[in-house]
Amino acid sequence: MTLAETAEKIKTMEIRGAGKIAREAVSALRDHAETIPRTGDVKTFLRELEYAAGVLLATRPTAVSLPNAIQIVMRDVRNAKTEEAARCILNDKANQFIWSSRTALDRISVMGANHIPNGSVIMTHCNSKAALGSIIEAKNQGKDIEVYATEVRPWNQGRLTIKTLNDNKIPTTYIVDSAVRSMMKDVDLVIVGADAITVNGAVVNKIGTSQIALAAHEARKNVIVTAETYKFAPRTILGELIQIEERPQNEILPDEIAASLPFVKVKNPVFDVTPAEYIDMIITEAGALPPHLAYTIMREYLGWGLDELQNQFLSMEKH
Ligand code: RI2
Repeated sequence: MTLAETAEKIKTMEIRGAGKIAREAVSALRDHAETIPRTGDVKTFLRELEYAAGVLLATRPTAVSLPNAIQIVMRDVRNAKTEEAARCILNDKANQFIWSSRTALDRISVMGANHIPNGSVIMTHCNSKAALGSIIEAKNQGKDIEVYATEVRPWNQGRLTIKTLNDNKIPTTYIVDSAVRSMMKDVDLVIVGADAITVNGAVVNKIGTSQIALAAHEARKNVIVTAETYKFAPRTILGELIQIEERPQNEILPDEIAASLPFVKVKNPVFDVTPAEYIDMIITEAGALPPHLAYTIMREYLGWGLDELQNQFLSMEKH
């Protein structure tokens, strides 16, 4: 698959899920480098590579895993002195990222499972590898669990979730998104993934997550977020907001119906923000933490992000 094809598949959601987007983007960048002709000039190579990274970055705006992954891989490549060194570093860093990202998922699954008591009824939303990994691991640990899975309009990612749960022989109840509050009384805890986590511990995830968290809070049920460290967004330290992706209206209302309703407009934001006070715990590969400790993850695991911010701040002072 070419880089342009990967980018298109991410944009059209054929490739989706915050972690998967990151892994696929990094592997597309690594493979694309092989198609860049060797000139012996590191600057030419880096220019081509930055352009390719830009194409991937422009696909979906919300999942911070994508820019973080590109940055993790590109950071040392940018400092390479020769084209060959740049190519080697890119290859190594990309493979390392893909490997660590999978290892992170395995660790989160085990830690997540340890937080699921035997006999639990879990509600999950959308289709998160990290959340499902924890649920499946709990089942593999011999726990007797049940899941409520939402439909996730308009893309119905819930169908992917119920297929995975069914394949793992986990008793599952499939509900429409608007049934979450009614069903919350039958649920013990909520487990969801994340597309981005801000410095104040707010979680950006599939639209509807904040309603579920609100209903869980009202019913005094725990909300657990499972997320790899590269889903934390260091730029939020500067007050930068996470851009919420809006997708086309015809994902909700067919064009011919919309055309017959000139006074009706459709809004289709695909993510929402759950404030930290509605989240009990964020489980990362580095451990389980309360949401207000998000900054420590940024400092320890995304330190480069902070260095970059500091440089920006210093250059701001000069003006
Ligand atoms: P993992 C997905 O976004 C969902 O919002 C899901 O909760 C999140 O990414 C994290 O998924 P989309 O690509 O990385 O379906 O845990 O819009 O798989």
